[in-house]
Amino acid sequence: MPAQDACPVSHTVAILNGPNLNLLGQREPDIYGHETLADVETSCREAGAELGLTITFDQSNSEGELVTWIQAARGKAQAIIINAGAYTHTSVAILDALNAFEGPVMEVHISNVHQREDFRHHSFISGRADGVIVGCGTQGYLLALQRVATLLG
Ligand code: CA2
Repeated sequence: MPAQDACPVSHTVAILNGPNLNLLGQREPDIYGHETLADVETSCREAGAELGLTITFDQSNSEGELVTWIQAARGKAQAIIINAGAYTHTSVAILDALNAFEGPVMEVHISNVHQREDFRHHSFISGRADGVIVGCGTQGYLLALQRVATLLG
C-alpha cells in the first residue's frame, strides 16, 4: 500500500476523573450541573467516535488508583484528559505521574475554579498540562477531546 493510502492510526484517549465526581448530577447542580458522570461518559464516547478517537473513561476516589491509571496509560493511550477533582489542588503524586506520561495532557474542571475559594486557584497539574479548560461545565470534556484530536493530528 503506498504511504499516502495508509490507514489512519487510531488514537486512544484516557479520560480520568477524581474524587467525588461519581456524585455528579446528584448534588450541587448549581455548581456542577444536572448531568451525571455516566451522561458525560456517553457524550465523550459519541464525540470520540466522531473524532476517530478510542476512549477509556474512569473515575476513582483514590489518589493512588489515579496514579496507577496514569502510569498504565503509558504505551497504551496517546493522550490523557484529567479532572483530578480536589487532588488537583493537593497532589504532587499525580503531577509526578503525569510528568512520566509522554503524550498530551488536558486538564478539565467543570466549574470555574478561579471564581471559587482561594485554595482552588492553584493546580499542581496545570504546569504539566498542554491545555486547561475551566468553567465550561461538562462541555469542557468535549472541548478537551477536540483539542486532543488536533494535537494528535
Ligand atoms: O470543577 C471541577 O471540575 C472540580 O474539579 C470539581 C472538584 C473540586 O474539588 C475542584 O476544585 C473543581 C469536586 C468534584 C466534586 O463533584 C461533586 C459533584 C456533585 C456533588 C458533589 C461533588
